[in-house]
Amino acid sequence: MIRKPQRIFVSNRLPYSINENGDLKRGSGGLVSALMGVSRSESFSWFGFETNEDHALKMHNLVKNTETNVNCYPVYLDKDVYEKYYNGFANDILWPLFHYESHLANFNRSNWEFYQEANKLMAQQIAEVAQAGDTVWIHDFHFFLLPKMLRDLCPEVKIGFFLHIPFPSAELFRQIPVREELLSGILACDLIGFHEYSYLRQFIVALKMVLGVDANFIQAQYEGHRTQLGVYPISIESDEFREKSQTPEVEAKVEEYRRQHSSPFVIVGIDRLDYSKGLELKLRGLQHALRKYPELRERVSLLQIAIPTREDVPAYMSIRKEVEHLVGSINGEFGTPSHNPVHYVYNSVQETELLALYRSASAILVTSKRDGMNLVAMEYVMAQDLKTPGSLILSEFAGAASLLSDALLVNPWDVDSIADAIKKAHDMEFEERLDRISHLQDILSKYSSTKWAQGFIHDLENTILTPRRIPKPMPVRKEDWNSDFAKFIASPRLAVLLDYDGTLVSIVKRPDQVVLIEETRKALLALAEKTDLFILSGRNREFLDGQFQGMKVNLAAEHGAFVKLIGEDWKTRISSDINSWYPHIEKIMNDYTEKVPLSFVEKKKASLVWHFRLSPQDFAAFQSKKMDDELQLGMANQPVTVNIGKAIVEAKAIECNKGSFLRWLRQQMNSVPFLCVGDDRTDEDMFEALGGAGVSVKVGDGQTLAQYRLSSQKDVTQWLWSLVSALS
Ligand code: GDG
Repeated sequence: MIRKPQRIFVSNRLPYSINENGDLKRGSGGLVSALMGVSRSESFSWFGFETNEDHALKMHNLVKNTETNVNCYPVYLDKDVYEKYYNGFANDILWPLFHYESHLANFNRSNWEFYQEANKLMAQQIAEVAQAGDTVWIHDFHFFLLPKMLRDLCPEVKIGFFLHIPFPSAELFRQIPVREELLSGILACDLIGFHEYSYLRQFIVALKMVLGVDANFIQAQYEGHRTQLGVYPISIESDEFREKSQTPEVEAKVEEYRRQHSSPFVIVGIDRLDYSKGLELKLRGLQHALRKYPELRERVSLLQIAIPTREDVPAYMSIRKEVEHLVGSINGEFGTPSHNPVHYVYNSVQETELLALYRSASAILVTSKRDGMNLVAMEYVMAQDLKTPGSLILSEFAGAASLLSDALLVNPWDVDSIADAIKKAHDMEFEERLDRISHLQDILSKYSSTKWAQGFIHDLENTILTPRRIPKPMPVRKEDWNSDFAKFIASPRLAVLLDYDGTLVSIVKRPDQVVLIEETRKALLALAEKTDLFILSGRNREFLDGQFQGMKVNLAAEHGAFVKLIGEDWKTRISSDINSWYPHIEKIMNDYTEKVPLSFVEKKKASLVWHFRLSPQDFAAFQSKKMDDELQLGMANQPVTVNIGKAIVEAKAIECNKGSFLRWLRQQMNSVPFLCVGDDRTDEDMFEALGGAGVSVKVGDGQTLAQYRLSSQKDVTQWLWSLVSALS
C-alpha cells in the first residue's frame, strides 16, 4: 500500500501534559485549536519537548488512546539542558532582542551550545519518523536551526517555519553574535511565514545585511535552495470563542462582575507581566487620562490582570516592581474611599472568568510595545455581546493592528494618544461602538485560526522542492577523486574550458595587474598537450593575447564573443548590432564613474564593464543597483544583456555568453566530452549549457549549478597537475 504523506507539527512544548494523577490534559491555546482544526479528519504527528522522563515515556500511548488521529512524540530533554536552551538562549537573547529590548539580551556561548543541542536532538527524532513527501511545520523562535539540521537528514521533506513573535529591525538583529547561523538555519525551509508585512520586510533586510542574500517579498535563494516567504496573520477560533462567551456560566459571572465594578466604565487589561506588553505605558496613559480629563475621574477604572511569568528573572522582577509602584501612585492620586481607579490582580484567571471579564468590560486596553500579534485583542472582540458592545483600544505595535483597523489605535509611547483614546471610547455613541465591533467580528469570523493554518499548509504543500544541487567536493589529489570523475578523465578525447579571473588567477583589486604565475602556465602547457584546451574569459582579445603569447591554447575573449583557435586568427561570433546600445551605455557608465570614487569603465569591443571593487562598498553597491535599473529599463529592446557581478556591472552583446559559446563549441566538436571550470556568475551559464555533455567544477564558495566544487582558487594549479598526471 502506498503511504499517504503525513503532516508533522513541531513546537517547543506539546499540546498535552500529564497531571499529578497521571491523567492526560490537552492545552487550550490558540495554536492547539488551529492545528487540530486543520487536520480534523486526517491523522498527524506533533513533536515537542518534555522534561519529565516518565511522562515522555507514557505520553505517546496516552494520547493515542484519547485521540486516534494524533501521534504525539514527546522528545525528552534533560531539565538542565532545557533550562539553558529555552531560558538561557531563546528567552534571554532572542525574546528581548526580537521585542526591541536589546539591553536585556544576554548572550552566553554555552547556552548557545545548548540551543544547538536541543535543535539537533529534535531534528534527529523527527528524522526517524518523517519520510519523503511529508510536511513538517515548525513553530517559533526556539527552532531557528532545526530547518537546516532536518533538511540535511531528510532532503525530501517539505519544511515550513512560522515566527510567532516580531522579526526585529535588521540593525538590532545583527547584534546577535550567531546571526549567520540563525539565518542560514531557517533558510533551509521551503516556506517561512510572519504575522505581518513589516516583519517580513525586516527579515529581508537582515538577509541582505547578514548573508548578502538578495530576497524579494516572495522568495529568497540561498546556496541553491529557494525559500518562499509570506505573511500569514494568526487568528483565533472565532465562532467557537463567541459560543463559549455566551454560556449561562459566563453570563452569570458577567452579572456578578457588573454588580461589583467600582465605576460605570471599566477597562479591562489581560497581559502576561512581560516587558514587551507595555503595562507601565498603559498605567502612565491612564494616569494622564485622569489628569487631562477630570470628568473621567470616578467614572473610569482599569481592571488589570497581570499573569505571572518568569518571576525569578531580574528584568521581570523589575517590571513588576515598576507596575505595582504605578498602581499605588495612581490609586493614591485619584482613589476615593469608595473607588479605586486601578484594580490590579497578579494572578491568572479561569477561562470562565476571562470570558466574563471581556464581556462585562466597556473597553479593553492593549498597549504592547511590541507584540507578534496579540490574541487577547481578538478574543475581546469575539466575546462582545452586540447589545452592549465595548471598544478595543489597541497598540499600533501589536501585529493585530494590521488586521483590526477598526480598533482605536494608539501609540503606547504617547500618553496623550492613550488618554485621548480612553476619552473617545468613553464618549463613543452606541452606534459607532456597534459599527466598529460588528465589523471587527465579521473580519474574525471569516478569518479563523483554522483558516490561518490552512492557508499556511496549503502554500507549504504546494511549494516545489528545490532539487538539492550540492556539488560534490573535488579533491586536489587524483588518488582522492571519486570513481565517476576518474572514469570521465579516462575518455579518449577531452575538451577543457577554463575561466581566467578567479579560476587560473586570484581576484585582485587591480584587474590590470593580474599575471599568470609560472607554475600555472606550465600546468596549462602540459594540459594543452593532452586535451583541447580553451581559455574562456570575459577579458578582451588584447589581454588574452598578452597573457597566453606563444602558448598553444585556444582563446575565447569577451565571454566567447571572439574566438581564436590554435594557429588561426581571432574570429567574431557577433551578428547583432552593437552600435544600437554601446554609446548610450558608455555615457551612463561614465556618468556613474563621476559620482562613485575610484570606479572605472572597462571598454571592450562587445561589452562594457563598470568596476567598483576599489570604491566605498555600500555606496557603490547602491549606485550599481540604480545603474542596473536604468540600463535594464532603457535597453530592454536592444541585443544586450546587463548583469551585476562581483563588484561590477556588465553590459554585453547577447553573443557574449559562456553558455552560448559552449553550445556553439559543442556543435563544432561533435561528441567530445567537456570539462568546464569557473568561479563566478558568468560561468554558471556555461555549467547550465553543459547539461549531460561533461563535468562542471566550481571554484570556491557560493551557490552553483556545477557538479563538483574545488574549495579555493589556491588549489587550482595543483589540481591541474593532477589532471595532467591522470591523463598521462
Ligand atoms: C505569542 C506572541 C502572538 C492569558 N492569560 C490567561 C489566559 N491567557 C491566554 C489569552 C490568549 C493567550 O493566553 C495570550 O496570547 P497573546 O497573543 O496575547 O500572547 P503570547 O502568549 O505572548 O503569544 C503573540 C501569539 O504568540 C500567537 O502567535 O499573538 O504576539 O507573543 O489566548 O486568552 N487564559 C486564561 N487565563 C489567563 O489568565 N484562561
